[in-house]
Amino acid sequence: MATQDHIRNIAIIAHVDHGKTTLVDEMLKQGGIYRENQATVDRVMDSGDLERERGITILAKNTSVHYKDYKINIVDTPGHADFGGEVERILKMVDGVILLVDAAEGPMPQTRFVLQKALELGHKVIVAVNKVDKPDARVHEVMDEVLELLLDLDATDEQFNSPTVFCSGRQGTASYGPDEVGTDLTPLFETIIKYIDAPTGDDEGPMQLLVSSIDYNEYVGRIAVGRVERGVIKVNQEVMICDYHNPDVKQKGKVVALYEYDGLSKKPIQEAHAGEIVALSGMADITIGRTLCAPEAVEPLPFVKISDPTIEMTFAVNDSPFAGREGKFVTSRNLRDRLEKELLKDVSLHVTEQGTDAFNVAGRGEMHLSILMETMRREGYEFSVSTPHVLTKEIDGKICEPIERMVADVPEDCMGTVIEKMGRRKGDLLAMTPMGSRYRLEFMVPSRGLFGYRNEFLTDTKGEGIMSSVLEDYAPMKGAIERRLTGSLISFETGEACAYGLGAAQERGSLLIGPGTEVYAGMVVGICSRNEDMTVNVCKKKQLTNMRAAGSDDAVRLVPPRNFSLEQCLEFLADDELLECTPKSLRIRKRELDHATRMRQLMKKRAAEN
Ligand SMILES: Nc1nc2c(ncn2[C@@H]2O[C@H](COP(=O)(O)OP(=O)(O)OP(=O)(O)O)[C@@H](O)[C@H]2O)c(=O)[nH]1
Ligand SMILES: [Mg+2]
Repeated sequence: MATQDHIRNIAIIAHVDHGKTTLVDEMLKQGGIYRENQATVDRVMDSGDLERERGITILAKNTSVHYKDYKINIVDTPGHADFGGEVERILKMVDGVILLVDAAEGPMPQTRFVLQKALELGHKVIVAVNKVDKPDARVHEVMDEVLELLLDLDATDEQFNSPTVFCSGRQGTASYGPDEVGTDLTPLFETIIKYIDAPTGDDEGPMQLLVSSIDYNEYVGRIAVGRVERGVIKVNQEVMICDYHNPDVKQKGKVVALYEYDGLSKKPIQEAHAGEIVALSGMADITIGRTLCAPEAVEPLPFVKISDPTIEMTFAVNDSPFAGREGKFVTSRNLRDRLEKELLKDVSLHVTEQGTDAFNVAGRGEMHLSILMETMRREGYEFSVSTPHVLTKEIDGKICEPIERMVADVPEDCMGTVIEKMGRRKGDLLAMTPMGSRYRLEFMVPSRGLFGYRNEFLTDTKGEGIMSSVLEDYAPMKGAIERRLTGSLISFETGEACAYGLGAAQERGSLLIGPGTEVYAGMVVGICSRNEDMTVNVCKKKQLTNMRAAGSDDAVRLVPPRNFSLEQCLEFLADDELLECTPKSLRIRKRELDHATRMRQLMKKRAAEN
């Protein structure tokens, strides 16, 4: 057994927005990665377009910093529950974690999830109470809450006595005590060096490396990232690619280039020893979960079982009258290739083919799938999607559905509304804890019940509420939940919407389009204020006469249309509707565009119900 005394491998885990990426920024700065005065951007690790735009981390990423003689390999992970699969699998690469907890918010649902995964792997934990600079920080209470959480998750004595540091990632300071003011991150670095074990591994044995993550580079193609479990990996080495969970996989490969992480870049190296985290290129179709072995000892390593997907949507070829106008890639073959490409790097995604033109895509939540849709739109794809629905499981002969633990922090005066709405969505209230002038409410609620709730929640709490949820368990189906209380306004004809027609339509509800928008028969152009669908003539122009009617004016006052984001469209979408996604537009449409056919279907359905 050899120990790599000068290396530490850690991951930073936390609930969404608790400051992981900001802290990594400061660690990079204080770890001497930048030249003096070099211009830097905030949250440099969030390098994807969508990541920067939304201010969230989507993919886990590696980096490293130097502190004294040590090299600390850091993995920054996403905090949003939908990307929990990313966190689960990269935890295999590291020996310990820094659990960040926001000093005001305290532990949240995803804190619990990621901590549990780290504890299961027996990782050492450093608790970092972060954002202590916040005026509403509750440092002492949050410390108690973390201990309670550790107790609740059956931490070992050693894990229960994890060291705690107090940080402000934004100011780049850390301290050992809750009431001390820090000057830099030294206490955090020291705790990492002292408390987290140096990686160990058999340096002499045959090489073995588990691929935990995939990176991509235009010039060299796919880059596999993982930790050398055993032996030494060298440039030009022949390897055997195998898979613990699929004995059929046996493929030869060659390490063309080998890199170590050095700050924000990858530095080419000739060889790496057991315990080191490396990136390597040369294997074109390598996927996450595969093991690279020395050819003389083919021993695949087991890969963490990734939690099952919870929701599914159908991605299909766009067959609306406007199909192919705005997208570059529109055929089912384009769609298939793109989804297959995604599967190689996203282990929590499942795709099954439905006939020739449609694919069922299953993921870990609405955000997981909507990020994929947004990425595809930007790449020039055009497709249609159906309403998301939850994936049930049969347990002991009963159909069970996913249940989420939902935590909401709300101002006191909005509490009643939130509790009432959650009740209607079949949520059970577990706890209600006062936190200053606010209350923390905890529910167990079917995932189904949360669809479309986020926007309503923001309205009900006047934008002041925070809510988040994470999959907890499966339980027998809880009965019907009303999804939407409003109908759709549907365009009667194909053409260009004009002010006069829209003016009449807006009497029936609120509009989703403005004048000049091209519409087709069967397209949804607004929200009906009643709980039923209604067709409207948005293209209708005012009859021109040569007489001017007294007192009437030609100018119609239009209320500005609601501009739905992709997520809002998905929340709004009814079961008999589809969302048409193109690089330029998002259009909601009826599955059945023909009015007469739709009416006949409705009659039949009503007759069957009575
Ligand atoms: N007051 C205060 N705000 C902070 C601190 N650290 C981060 N923030 C803010 O918190 C927000 C979220 O920060 P991020 O670093 O993106 O959080 P994250 O944990 O990486 O978020 P995800 O990757 O999406 O889970 C940003 O608006 C930061 O400016 C801190 O120490 N103090
Ligand atoms: Mg982040």
